Amino acid sequence: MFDKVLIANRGEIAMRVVRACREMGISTVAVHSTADANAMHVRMADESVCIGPPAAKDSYLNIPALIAACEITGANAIHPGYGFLSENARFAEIVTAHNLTFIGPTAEHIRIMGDKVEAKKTAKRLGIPVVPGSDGAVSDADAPAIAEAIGYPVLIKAASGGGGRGMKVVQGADELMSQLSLARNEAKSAFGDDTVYIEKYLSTPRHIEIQVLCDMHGTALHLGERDCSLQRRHQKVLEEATSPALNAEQREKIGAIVSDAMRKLGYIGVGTVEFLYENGEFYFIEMNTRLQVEHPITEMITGLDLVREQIRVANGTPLGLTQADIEFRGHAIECRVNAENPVTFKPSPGRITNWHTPGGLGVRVDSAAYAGYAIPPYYDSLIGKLIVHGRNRTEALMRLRRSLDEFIVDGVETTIPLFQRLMNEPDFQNGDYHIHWLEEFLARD
Ligand code: MV4
Repeated sequence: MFDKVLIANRGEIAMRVVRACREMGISTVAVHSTADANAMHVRMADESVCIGPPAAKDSYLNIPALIAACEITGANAIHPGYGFLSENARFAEIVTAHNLTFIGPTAEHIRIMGDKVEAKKTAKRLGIPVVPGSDGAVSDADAPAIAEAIGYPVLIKAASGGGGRGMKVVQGADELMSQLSLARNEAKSAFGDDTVYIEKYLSTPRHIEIQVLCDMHGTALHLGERDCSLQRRHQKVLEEATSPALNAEQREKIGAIVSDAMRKLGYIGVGTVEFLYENGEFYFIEMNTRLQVEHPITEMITGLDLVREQIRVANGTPLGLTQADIEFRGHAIECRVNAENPVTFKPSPGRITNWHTPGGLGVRVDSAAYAGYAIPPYYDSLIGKLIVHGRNRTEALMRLRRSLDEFIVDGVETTIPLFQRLMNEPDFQNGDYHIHWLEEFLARD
């Protein structure tokens, strides 16, 4: 097992990895920018290295500094967390080239899934249902016939996009070519790659993602789904496991398709296969080759520590589990508490003067915040994830409502009032929502 792991991240996810390492008897190295000298993850790690000035490009994305920090401290593995370099294939290669372990999948699989055209082709080849569309990149010449065959409205997507960037909805043939060239130009300037593809546009789908966990010995398990439909401008706001839209039979069916595909691929580590779900059908859109922000709700219903499993898998240890060992118990919901105005979503950095987190049975708060902590303006505005678990969705909702009322954050504005409003919304209470529902709800007031 690794003697020392360097966490190439900050905030709540750095705390999360330190926790797992500490429970496994693994020493931890925190890295921080000059702006994060007083951050909690620095205090909780066994040692820390300052890797640069506040800007992420000069610190948390500074590959030479991260490798040097490993050499200085003798760390023999790096956990990338999410965001930053977690899905950077070149980083994974550089780490491996320095005889360090990258705690994650192979650079090859990171690269394949980072290219949305390659990812979709790979998914289709592995037997995963995909959205009807062009079979790969689309040329201007072929676009009209392909769009006609799919049926309007269609969606033009950038191969190097993802997470909602570089998408254009086309309602009819008359605007196809102008939207196509607009999409290519925007993709070229945003990603340096003007490759685009076309898909059937699904108008009111849910966003349901399947968690996978695979070891180096051919075991590939699915850990059920997370419903991430409640989002605003491609930022997830609230996620839940299991999805209110799925029953056990559907869960097992799509889960088996995904775990079989991962086994055939030879995937290693944790991963998330993203689908749009509409009229009872699943349509693959993307795969994330990292641990996700919302992983705790899967942990709450399966009882598995996903970071611990990541580290064990990276160390070559067999999972020691079969699909039959995986049980989905109860219901979990996560609210992303951001330091933002709950109406305008304008970031609200500053010093937290009071910080009291809810507790009690089935309540978990993953955070690096504390009273007196000055939230820096350089990074994302997430200050904590409130995760609640109940024996069923009704109990989880009751517990969530109580926990939100108990959560005290003074000195900065937060999105807590937004969640308190959601608690009173019938559509939300009934789990009756899709990917556009939250933006429509917010536009109502
Ligand atoms: C789609 C779609 C509708 N039809 N693809 C947004 C980001 C990336 N994950 C893919 N996304 C979408 N792809 C087809 N064919 C709608 C979205 C989409 C979306 C997807 C998941 C969660 C939130 C979303 C918000 C807007 C659009």
